[in-house]
Amino acid sequence: MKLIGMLDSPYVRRVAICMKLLELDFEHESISVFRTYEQFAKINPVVKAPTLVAGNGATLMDSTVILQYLATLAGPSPLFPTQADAALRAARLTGLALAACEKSVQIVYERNLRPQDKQYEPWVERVRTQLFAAYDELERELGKAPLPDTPEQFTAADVAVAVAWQFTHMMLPQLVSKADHPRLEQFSAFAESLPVFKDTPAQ
Ligand SMILES: N[C@@H](CCC(=O)N[C@@H](CS)C(=O)NCC(=O)O)C(=O)O
Repeated sequence: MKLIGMLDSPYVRRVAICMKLLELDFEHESISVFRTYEQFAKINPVVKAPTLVAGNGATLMDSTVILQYLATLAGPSPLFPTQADAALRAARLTGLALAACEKSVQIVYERNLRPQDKQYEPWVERVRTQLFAAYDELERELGKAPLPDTPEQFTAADVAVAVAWQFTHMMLPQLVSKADHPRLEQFSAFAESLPVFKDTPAQ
């Protein structure tokens, strides 16, 4: 299998970390959807990162779809809880983390891809509000029940939360207050200190 896309994408990074935690054999090709569009398009004409090239050559996209497929391939794993309460919490955390990633990406694209005179501040303000809401909700969730303090207990949702927080602070420094989200900050520091996160660096 091949995982295509740059690790500065939180979607690519979360899949790469989960593949390593699942001990799946794969090659990673660090190809950019922007700088190497044509090269990416030869693998997946839709040019979405991550793209997974499966064993039979089929290309999959969307990190959640890819992880769903990998969960089937890997079989039962603590990464994908099946007990109802744990599955519900994982789904809630994943949804919030992915919303935070999406809102961060939208701000980055607005700033970097749209000409200055075409930027529409009410839209950016709306996206910022949604981004803050996602992290406020996540902080509250971590207050209800802490995230794991050993890598063996990690779920894919925990990976998504850590990757999202790191991504937002890498791309939009100081936009989301670390002081107002101490549990997220502490969990992120722990996750980023783990070998599997260090071996899968965002930058
Ligand atoms: N929902 C998708 C989002 C993936 C996504 O938007 N990836 C970005 C890179 S961070 C991308 O492919 N951007 C190029 C584009 O959308 O044209 C997922 O979970 O994989």
